[in-house]
Amino acid sequence: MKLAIQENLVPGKSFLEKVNKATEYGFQAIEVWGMDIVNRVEEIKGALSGSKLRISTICAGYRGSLLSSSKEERDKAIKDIKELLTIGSDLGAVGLIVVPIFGPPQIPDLSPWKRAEEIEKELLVTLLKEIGEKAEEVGCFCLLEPLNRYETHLIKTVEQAIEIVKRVNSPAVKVMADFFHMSIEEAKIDEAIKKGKDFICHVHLADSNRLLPGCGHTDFKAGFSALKEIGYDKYMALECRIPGKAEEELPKCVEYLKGCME
Ligand code: LER
Ligand code: MN
Repeated sequence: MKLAIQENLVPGKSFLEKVNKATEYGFQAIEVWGMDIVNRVEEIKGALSGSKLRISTICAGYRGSLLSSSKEERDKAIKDIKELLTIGSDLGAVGLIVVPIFGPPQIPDLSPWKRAEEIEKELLVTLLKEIGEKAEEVGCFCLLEPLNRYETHLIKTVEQAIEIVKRVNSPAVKVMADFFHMSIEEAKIDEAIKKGKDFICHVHLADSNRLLPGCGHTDFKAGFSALKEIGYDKYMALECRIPGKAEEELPKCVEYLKGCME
């Protein structure tokens, strides 16, 4: 289990400054935003050369929407996701984070033939098979992220994401687990993680109130011990708000998280 942090949480005017700060605070990797990354590849590579910090993941950043009712929007999302997977591979990232859909369905309910959710899942499986081929070719995972009920209606639990991934049946389409969303949707975070063995390839860290771990009531020790049990050896990236000064709170948080891993 290695600690990472989203780039926007690290103080610094340039990516190089952020890389140096994240390393100083005790992180092993940084998660970058996908939006406009195509224009930042050289800057990112330059900042990483001579540093031991790695790129854990690319967080979204594609245009369009995979489950839109408009073919143009779906095609845009597929094209961008494929490009981001290629960039992810070039940067040595584990994967690209993909949220199947934000908010309510964008396609009509066709019941009694099929409900919107059934159609969405079938469409998602079809599109992920195509995306999975690209992900496999370039060697960068497509990481499905379940969100809580206030942000999506479709994939809300690790188990639901696994169900989709099993139907896709691609070695490059996997699942990620976000402690904030899990604290809302899962009955028990550690049990959800245990069911994710062989599927979970990335983790987001935030406490129950989406502040830094240690500021809420999530049991990180239990979650980390479940991750250890399933042999999880990839990154856990902070995605949260920081109450206070980042330069003081982030090193403290690294120590807190290390303590939860013991
Ligand atoms: C959104 O709540 C979230 O958790 C992000 O990781 C989605 O990209
Ligand atoms: Mn997340």
